[in-house]
Amino acid sequence: MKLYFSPQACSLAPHIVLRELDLPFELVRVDNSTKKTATGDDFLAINPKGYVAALQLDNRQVLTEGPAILQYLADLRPEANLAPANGTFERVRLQEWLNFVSTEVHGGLGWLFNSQLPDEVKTLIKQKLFKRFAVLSQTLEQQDYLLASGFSVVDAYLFTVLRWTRVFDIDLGQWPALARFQARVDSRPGVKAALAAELA
Ligand SMILES: N[C@@H](CCC(=O)N[C@@H](CS)C(=O)NCC(=O)O)C(=O)O
Repeated sequence: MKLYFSPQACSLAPHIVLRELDLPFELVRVDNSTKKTATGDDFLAINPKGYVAALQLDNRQVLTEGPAILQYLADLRPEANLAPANGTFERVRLQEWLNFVSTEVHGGLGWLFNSQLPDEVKTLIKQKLFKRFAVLSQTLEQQDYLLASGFSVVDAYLFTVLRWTRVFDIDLGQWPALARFQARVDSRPGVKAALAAELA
């Protein structure tokens, strides 16, 4: 498998999961501004959507969209319990959280990277985001991870997107459960290895 990634982008989530699962993979860096890979290939020919993450399987199929990639990877090693089994209600609960993180948190924070957006709009986006942070915080005050059963792929995703708050001077200390969650996930060996590889 090949994971097309950009350092510290949302592709960090499947990267963490690949390492947590100890699966064999190759990392291919993408320059998001030129849409070229580190080896000079045209990334648009690999993923016409033009964004990371993209996972190329050994059969050459390319899978995109973080929540789909994360679940595909977890199902390769079900014994690692990074996703509840397909067909169970807990799996749907995971999908509920994946959709929440994707649309409400990733989507909101993603807009803040847009330098063309006026400050007033960014303020409105932040106000909405903070309501979503309160929802996450309520759950993470009760349990260590978004699923009561323990660390799962959605935690890798939430960790990845919450890391971006530092770019926008959002102090996660306002939601102590979120700050504790970030520290908890950050201490996992798979997370440390993924970050070290991306920052090298
Ligand atoms: N819907 C996609 C969004 C992926 C996405 O936003 N990727 C960003 C990095 S976090 C990107 O590569 N943006 C570059 C671009 O859109 O040109 C997913 O959930 O995987």
